[in-house]
Amino acid sequence: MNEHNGSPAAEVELDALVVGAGITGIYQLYRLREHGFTVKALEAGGGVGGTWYWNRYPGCRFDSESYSYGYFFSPELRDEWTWSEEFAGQPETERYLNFAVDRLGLRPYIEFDARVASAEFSEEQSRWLVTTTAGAVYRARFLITAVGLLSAPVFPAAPGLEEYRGESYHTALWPAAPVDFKGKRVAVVGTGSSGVQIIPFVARDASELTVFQRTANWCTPINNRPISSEKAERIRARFDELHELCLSTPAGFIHRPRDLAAFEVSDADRTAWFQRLYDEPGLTMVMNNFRDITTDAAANAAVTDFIRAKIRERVQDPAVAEMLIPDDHTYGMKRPPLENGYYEVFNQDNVELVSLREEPIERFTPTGLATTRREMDFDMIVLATGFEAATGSLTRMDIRGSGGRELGDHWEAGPRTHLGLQAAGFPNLFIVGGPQSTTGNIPRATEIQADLVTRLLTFMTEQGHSVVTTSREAEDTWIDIVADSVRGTVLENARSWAFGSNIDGKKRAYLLWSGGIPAYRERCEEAFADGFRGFVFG
Ligand code: NA7
Repeated sequence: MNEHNGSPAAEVELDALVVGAGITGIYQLYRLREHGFTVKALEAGGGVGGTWYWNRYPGCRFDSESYSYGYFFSPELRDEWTWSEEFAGQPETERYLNFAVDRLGLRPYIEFDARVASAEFSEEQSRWLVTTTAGAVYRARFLITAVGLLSAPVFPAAPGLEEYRGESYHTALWPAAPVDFKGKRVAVVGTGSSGVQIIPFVARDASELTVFQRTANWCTPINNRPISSEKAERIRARFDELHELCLSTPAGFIHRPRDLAAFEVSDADRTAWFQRLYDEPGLTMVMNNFRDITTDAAANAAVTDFIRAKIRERVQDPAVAEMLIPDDHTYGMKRPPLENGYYEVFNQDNVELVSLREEPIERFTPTGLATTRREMDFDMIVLATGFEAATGSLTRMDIRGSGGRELGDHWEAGPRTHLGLQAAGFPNLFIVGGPQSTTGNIPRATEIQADLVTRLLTFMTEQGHSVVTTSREAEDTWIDIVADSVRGTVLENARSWAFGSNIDGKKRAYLLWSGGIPAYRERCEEAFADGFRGFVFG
């Protein structure tokens, strides 16, 4: 094997090529190198971090506890890195991932500014031929994508954005140079997690802020706080235990649902519990609540009513409060944004909330935008309009399997995978952190997959198998299991990116897995123990 010599024109031969050097790709790269494979990672960005490289807008931060998000496998990282806050901001997470890459000696194996232009499987050579937009060519036995669940940005379909002459930014493509909102008339479009995080920063400095909301969300306080040195030491001492805890909870967080159902306690106790969670850091309202808040309609209504009352309490103008209360979904149907002073922003004189349900954006103009009712001028337009989740980052790459079939065509009616790991007709392609695989606290979900891929590749090498793929039957089985995982929960009817509903014309299909991390792991282990059921070796 010869590894890349640095010249973009050279054709590089590898055992495996990892696409993406975010938290998942870095780990996959580490594991494969540890097992003796020649491997490189291609990273579209100029640095490591993925989500934490691109989303550098003010206010961007975790909703997972920092130490539950970081790597657990390395004693060096455990001993030498200390998180400063319960929920680290983007700059700290980007620093952490850079620290990890350097400490683990991985930087020489990552090509930066290397965006995949096409990836094609050659049946004659049993190799993936991968070309970057800069013209570099790689040949690898295995192609492993670690491109993130939320990394293909979506822009509003309304025409004219390219003619807008003011400053404009998408939160997921935020520039490294500071952006100054001071004294400017700023529009923010989108009120998902990114919008909810950036809006208080814009409101603080802008002369006028207009928030364009298509769908309101149920937001609860993040209650972020510094991690004391005593707590940092306790975390270090309990490191392995915390890892096991995360892997044993449904969503990979340190929190688990209560054993109690919401109506097994008195009304007063139920409200007191909701209040306690409202005052606690993080996603406890959804993770540490009564066990039935997403499965029982009355329990779900109780928690939804509690948060509705909080919004009414915090927003002074009752009409604005009503606009900020979701009317199309209840609490827990979507991953709820965490906020810090979000609702109070709407009590400021310089802030206006516009409902895009009442007046959709018709077009962007050279000086701002026009809704169906009026034209407005802005110095800056911030798009916090989200992502084509799960499939977008994969189908936007030109991935072609057997017979030149494109992954986007294979997934035309929705993603098809076996265990979220492979797609039929795409030999030796592995998807880590993609559709139909477990989500929640992302690194806890994807480390399981990266380990499975490493085991599979090691097994193949030992057995002398050159090719592995899966079958349509195995995909059909997994599609049914994935659909079952969400059936009967409040998520089932959500209009959210988890079903592709934020993309006009996209067929509705559940893109994630709702069975929880332990059940996902168990199913994969069962299949592996049963002679790698669903995988076909050649
Ligand atoms: P989200 O959660 O998808 O939010 C995007 C927001 O932008 C949401 O309010 C959308 O409304 C809105 N949106 C999307 N397209 C448009 C158009 N064309 N016009 C107006 N408004 C639009 O993405 P985020 O980046 O905030 O967060 C992603 C995840 O990161 C989040 O779920 C956390 O898990 C972490 P909609 O709701 O689609 O009606």
